[in-house]
Amino acid sequence: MGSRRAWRTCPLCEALCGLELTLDEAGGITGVRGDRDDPLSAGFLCPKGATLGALDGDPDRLDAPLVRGVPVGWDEAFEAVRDELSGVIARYGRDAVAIYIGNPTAHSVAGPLYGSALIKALGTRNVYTASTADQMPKHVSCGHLFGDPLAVPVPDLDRTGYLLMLGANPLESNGSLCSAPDFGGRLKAIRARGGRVVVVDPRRTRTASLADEHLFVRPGTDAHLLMALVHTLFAEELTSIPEGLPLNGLDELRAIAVGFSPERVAPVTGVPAEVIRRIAHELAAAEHAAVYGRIGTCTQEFGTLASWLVDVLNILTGNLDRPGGAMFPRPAHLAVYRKRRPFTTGRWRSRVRGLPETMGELPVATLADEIETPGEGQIRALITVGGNPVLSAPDGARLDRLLPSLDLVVSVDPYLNETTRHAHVLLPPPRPAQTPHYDVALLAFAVRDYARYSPPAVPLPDGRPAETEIIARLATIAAGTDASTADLDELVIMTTLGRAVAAPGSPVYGRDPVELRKELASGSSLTEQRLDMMLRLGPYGEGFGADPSGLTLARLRDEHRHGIDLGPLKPRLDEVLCTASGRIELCPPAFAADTDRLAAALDAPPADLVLIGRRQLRSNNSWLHNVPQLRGGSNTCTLQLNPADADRLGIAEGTLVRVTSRTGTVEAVAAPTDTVMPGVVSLPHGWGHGLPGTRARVAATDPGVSVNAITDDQFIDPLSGNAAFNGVPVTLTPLRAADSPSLSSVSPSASSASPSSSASG
Ligand SMILES: Nc1nc2c(c(=O)[nH]1)N[C@H]1C(S)=C(S)[C@@H](COP(=O)(O)OP(=O)(O)OC[C@H]3O[C@@H](n4cnc5c(=O)[nH]c(N)nc54)[C@H](O)[C@@H]3O)O[C@H]1N2
Ligand SMILES: Nc1nc2c(c(=O)[nH]1)N[C@H]1C(S)=C(S)[C@@H](COP(=O)(O)OP(=O)(O)OC[C@H]3O[C@@H](n4cnc5c(=O)[nH]c(N)nc54)[C@H](O)[C@@H]3O)O[C@H]1N2
Ligand code: SF4
Ligand SMILES: [Mo]
Repeated sequence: MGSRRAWRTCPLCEALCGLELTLDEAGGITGVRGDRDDPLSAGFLCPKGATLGALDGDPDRLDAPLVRGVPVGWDEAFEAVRDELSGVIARYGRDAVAIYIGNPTAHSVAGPLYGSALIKALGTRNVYTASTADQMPKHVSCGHLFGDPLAVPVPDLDRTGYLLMLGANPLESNGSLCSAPDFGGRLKAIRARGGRVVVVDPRRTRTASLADEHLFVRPGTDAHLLMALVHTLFAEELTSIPEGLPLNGLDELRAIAVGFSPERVAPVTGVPAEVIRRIAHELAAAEHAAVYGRIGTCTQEFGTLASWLVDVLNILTGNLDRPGGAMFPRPAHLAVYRKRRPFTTGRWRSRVRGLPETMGELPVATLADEIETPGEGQIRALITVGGNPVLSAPDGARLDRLLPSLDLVVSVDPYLNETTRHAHVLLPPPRPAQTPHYDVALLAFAVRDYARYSPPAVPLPDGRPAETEIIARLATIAAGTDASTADLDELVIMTTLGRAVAAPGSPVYGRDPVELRKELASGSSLTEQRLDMMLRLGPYGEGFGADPSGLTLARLRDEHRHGIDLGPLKPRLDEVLCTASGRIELCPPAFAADTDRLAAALDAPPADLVLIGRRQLRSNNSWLHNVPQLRGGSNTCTLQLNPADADRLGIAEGTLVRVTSRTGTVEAVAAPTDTVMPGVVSLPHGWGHGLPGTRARVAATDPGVSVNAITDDQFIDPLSGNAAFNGVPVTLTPLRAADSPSLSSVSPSASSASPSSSASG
């Protein structure tokens, strides 16, 4: 038989690249190439995708469930969960069970299709996800502006003539909330067609180097900068709002912007007033312009305001929902009929700090409080799915100290890592080659309408549950019913069909759901049938006969195995807008109120040194450091700082430096560089490996330290509860010179990244 080929989407980041895999007889991945026939990625591939085989075949990946560290059969593992979970619920009630859902679940079929069933079945208010360490400010912003928190405009990269990009470094991250394989190539193309790219970042990143212009901005001051741009557009009559655009709040916004002139914000942001004014003119003059902000604008104390003002600028310059501007993708699996309803946050509040719920979840920045603080509703059990909050949450070191106090920790995760070493029951999902792929969550952010489904390249071994099955089983266990996972799928299918037939505007309006049910691809898994249903009901769908040439799962899988291009982004504000008023709410009262805080910050004395993060191309949050091919080079956990600050503090290249914040201390090797602006230091996140009880042998050889031992869980964006990782005040103390021994590897126990964990092992 020999080797064979298979095609799938890379599951590792938001770029959604198509991969061509070579597999050996045993189903191991022996080669990976970019899939040149993929219409979106056209053969593009980064070093992570290229080493998917090593990740897939990682010998440290778990094969069997562990109950208290002992490998057991799957039924036994689920029985252990059932026993212990029902005990916790019986003793303390449902709110005592928390769930944390991490980043890889946004890249899977299992997370989006089964995660909400698990949350619902748990019936707890203690729902946490990586979203409140990431993009929640954008959701809150879009929820208020457009009515739908998931209606996030993306820059129409391939047609824009001017891109103002803040807090994003797609040359390392490969893009986020903007799925665009070969992001760098697309940026170069903007310049090649005579357009302009401007990057705003406290570091001169690789992305900034590729741009026409880079502006250093002081961390956490983007909202000031953006408000000054708004100010200038109003003051100099540069706005061009399309006639008939349904808009509320223009006058309220104008009144607020008055207080933020370029001269007023320049000293705070570090961007000169005349530059701010010029950028406003350029934005207004460009035929097609898009403003795009990403994680640097979200994970900071003014995250929601900054996210809001990004789209305010798109609206005021007439670039929202217009080719070449900022547009709403139209994913093939999302039905377009929707109801108007007011978007709200704070429908409930966290028990200890009173932080508002957003999109049904609470801020991960308060997870530790809810575990630690006694009283009714205290968390006693935690389920993690594809997350590593010990390394990824603000003050994750505190979580690491608290997890051993829980009665039960259940983790769905392929690795024994810093978080899952605390799990009483660890349920490993199968490897990527054995997993189907469709980007339920991320296709909503692609720069072209596009869809791709990849069936598993390798069948699951007998008795091994898919991740969809694992999460569904946990949901049935949490519900405490005798229902099977098939019952759960059937319930979702019939509920969705029931809604579709009742929705005017749906292609199946008025039809019989039982008849429609019969049409879904029989013979394939229920998960595939659910995807089939979604595609058929979607905007490019076959509509259960309404458009015989439209999409079905079988057609996508069998006729378009490299993916299907559904065209450039199309104006569709009318489909998207679902505020209670039916108009864009340009100046939501909650945001207007928060601008008082923004104004107050104009007069606050700046901290001497603040911490920000950085992403590294050959890494992915906390979990790719175990791939040998990706290690080394610049992919190390160093402390970058400006040479002027280094000189002032007696720090040289290679000096071991103690970095101290309100919450803790870590030690890292200094790497002075003028790519970082004065007053700013940068440490990457996701490091701090090698702790006792973990199994990631490669990662442990050069473990680095966890920046989230010194980020602050009290430092948040109040409107979204999102963690403010950027702008954390720190002090530096040089410890040892460059050439002293043992500098090249800072051992985890020598650093204080996780003080308790070295003790607890
Ligand atoms: N290689 C790699 N790729 C990844 C990941 C990874 O860990 N490694 N993670 C994935 C995930 S989960 C996400 S969410 C995306 C994120 O994707 P991006 O948003 O592109 O993430 P970063 O590369 O961290 O870029 C953020 C930039 O913001 C800057 N910054 C920090 N503070 C501020 C500030 O206050 N204002 C401004 N304007 N800029 C600031 C930082 O210097 C940094 O250059 O990347 C994804 N892709
Ligand atoms: N200081 C600082 N902290 C940050 C950030 C920052 O920029 N600076 N970025 C934040 C951002 S944007 C994010 S998204 C979060 C990420 O936060 P998390 O999602 O908590 O962290 P990850 O490191 O992505 O952890 C992913 C986990 O999923 C597991 N995993 C991998 N594949 C699968 C799979 O197929 N199924 C399952 N069930 N599990 C799998 C991995 O083993 C790992 O344990 O971190 C945040 N933390
Ligand atoms: S850019 Fe992202 S999706 Fe593309 S190969 Fe790299 S990790 Fe995979
Ligand atoms: Mo993220």
